[in-house]
Amino acid sequence: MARIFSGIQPSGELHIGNYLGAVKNWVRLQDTHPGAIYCVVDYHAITGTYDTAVLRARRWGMAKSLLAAGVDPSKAALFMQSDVPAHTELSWLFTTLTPLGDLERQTQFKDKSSKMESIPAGLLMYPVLQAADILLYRADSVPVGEDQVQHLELARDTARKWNAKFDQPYFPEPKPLLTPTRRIMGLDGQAKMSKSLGNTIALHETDEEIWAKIRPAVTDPQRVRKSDPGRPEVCNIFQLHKAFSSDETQTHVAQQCSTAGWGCMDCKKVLLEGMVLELTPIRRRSEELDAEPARVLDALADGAATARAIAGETMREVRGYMGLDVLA
Ligand code: AQP
Repeated sequence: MARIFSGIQPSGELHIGNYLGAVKNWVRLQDTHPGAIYCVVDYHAITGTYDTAVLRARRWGMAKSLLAAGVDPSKAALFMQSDVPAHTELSWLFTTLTPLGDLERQTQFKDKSSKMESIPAGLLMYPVLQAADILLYRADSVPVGEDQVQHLELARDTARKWNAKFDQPYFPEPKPLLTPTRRIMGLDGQAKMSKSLGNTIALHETDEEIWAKIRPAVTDPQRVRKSDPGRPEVCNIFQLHKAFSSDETQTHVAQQCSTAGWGCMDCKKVLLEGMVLELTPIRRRSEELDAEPARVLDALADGAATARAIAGETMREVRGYMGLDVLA
């Protein structure tokens, strides 16, 4: 049975890009893959500048939101990366195999570092830590959004290199598991929905807040007047219908749009209904967890214990294969 691992940064609120690109898949896969491992990667979240109080609140908020979104601690282990020190330990071992040029070529590194005056080495090493996160559990499948596929390629290279160097078929080469909604665009339709671009809809937002965001959101730019027929295939709002509306509604919306039967507002109102239907139970569970914080803390403690046991065994074997065990 394939082992599933995935992680998410506590760098802001869980948004519908994270949810549709990855977390919804986490929830689905925990039923088909017992022992799935899900991690709040707080060490990744400190590779840029940050405020400690804000980070503390976000670590808590992310764990709570994942449980509210449906991660079930009786089916999957959920924990904080910093509670399992083997992540950074394995990461160090992997830095000794990773060519610097491969790290410098990573698109996310180039994008983020180009805006920085002083580039922390941790930002460059980010994908090495990510490789360690995954390989520590010898996971072979990683549910992620499309933006993470390049990072995963580095984890695959790392597994290949380590296996070749130490002559052991020990680490699987992890493959991405993508959803049909692998890349959700921001509401301007210009760039990926992303916390750092501030173009997100967070899972906890109220119906009114969601409406205030989708009402002015960009649609098909060629549809200037209501009487112009629209092109659902290029419209960002229709992409969201694909995630939140039933097949029947999608067909109806596409037909109304392409024949100019509906204006964009009519279409957005139907989208809002679909979003409210899916997001309201998540919001409700989140409020319940606010009232019972021990449920979040217990889930994280249990998850960390499970993760430490698996990670400890991997490190013992890896140290052995690398000549870091007994003193001869
Ligand atoms: N827009 C998106 N569409 C589909 N999937 C997405 N993911 C993120 N944005 C989208 C997926 O969500 C998971 C967790 O991502 P993360 O927060 O750990 O890192 P990220 O990709 O860097 O998220 P952001 O919002 O874009 O944060 P910033 O702006 O801080 O970099 C991953 O599986 C990711 O693919």
